[in-house]
Formats: sequence, C-alpha cells, structure tokens
Amino acid sequence: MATEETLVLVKPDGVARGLTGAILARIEAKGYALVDIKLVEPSRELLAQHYAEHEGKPFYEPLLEFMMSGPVVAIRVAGNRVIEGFRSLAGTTDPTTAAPGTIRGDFGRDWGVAVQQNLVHGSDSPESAARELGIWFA
Ligand code: RTP
Ligand code: MG
Repeated sequence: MATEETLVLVKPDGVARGLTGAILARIEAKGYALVDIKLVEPSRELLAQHYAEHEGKPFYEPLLEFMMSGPVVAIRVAGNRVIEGFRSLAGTTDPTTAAPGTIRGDFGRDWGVAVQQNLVHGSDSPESAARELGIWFA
C-alpha cells in the first residue's frame, strides 16, 4: 500500500497554550513522519477555501475569526493509513466528550464559546487531504 499523507493543523488555541510540542510528540511516537512544517497566519481567503464545506453554517464566521486569532502550525504528515490514524489520535470534535488518551480528550477544554476550540485539525479523507495540502502547502 502506498504511504498516505494528511494535513494536520495545530489551531491557534494549541499554539497559544504551548501544546505544539506535545502534539508533534504524539504524531512522531505513533510512527508517522513529519514531511513539512510551518507557522502560518492564515488569511480569510485561505480559510474560506479550507472550510468551504462549512460555509453557511452557524459556526462558520466564528470559526474563521477563531482561526485568524493567532498563528497556526501546518504540518504535512506521512504514514500508512495516516488520515484515519491521525483522526483517531485527535479524538472526536467536542473536547468535553473526546476520549481520554486522545489529543482533544487529554488537552481540550470547553471555553463556553460558539466554536469548539479543539486544538487540531486533520484531513478526513484522501480527497480532503489532497485538496487541503494544496491549499496550505501550495
Ligand atoms: P477538523 O475539521 O478541524 O479536523 O474537525 P472535525 O472534522 O472534527 O470537525 P468539523 O465538523 O469538520 O468542523 C470543523 C471545525 O469547526 C468547529 N466547529 N464548531 N460550534 C460547533 O458546534 C462547532 N462545530 C464545528 C470546530 O473547531 C471543528 O473542528
Ligand atoms: Mg473536519
């Protein structure tokens, strides 16, 4: 099977809380390879492309504002079944109910705001990964 690639983002809450190293350590400990990494201050245009599937939803505007609230770390990660594997490492969207042992379950907290500040993003399919890597690592 060909090695897969995925896009991981450490969102502004993860960078601001100093959790980038802990998140990278989990990715490396799992055996995935860091292929490329950079600190980005994403524009509204970049985020509108990235989150196109959520346009029109109630959390869309607050989500873009949150993602522009500070720097983001973008990482190209490679490994067998890494798309599914990183989603599993990250845990489910809501940090309150994400399983302990996952990034969101261990480090995520509910800030009582409109958008889930859940530390990380991971592509959810091979199609999303190709599209998102093209946006962040053009
Ligand atoms: P991601 O795309 O960031 O890896 O997360 P995901 O697949 O688990 O979640 P998704 O449904 O794609 O939503 C994208 C991001 O939008 C924020 N969100 N907030 N207020 C809410 O209930 C809500 N729903 C989604 C989260 O930051 C989520 O990760
Ligand atoms: Mg998603």
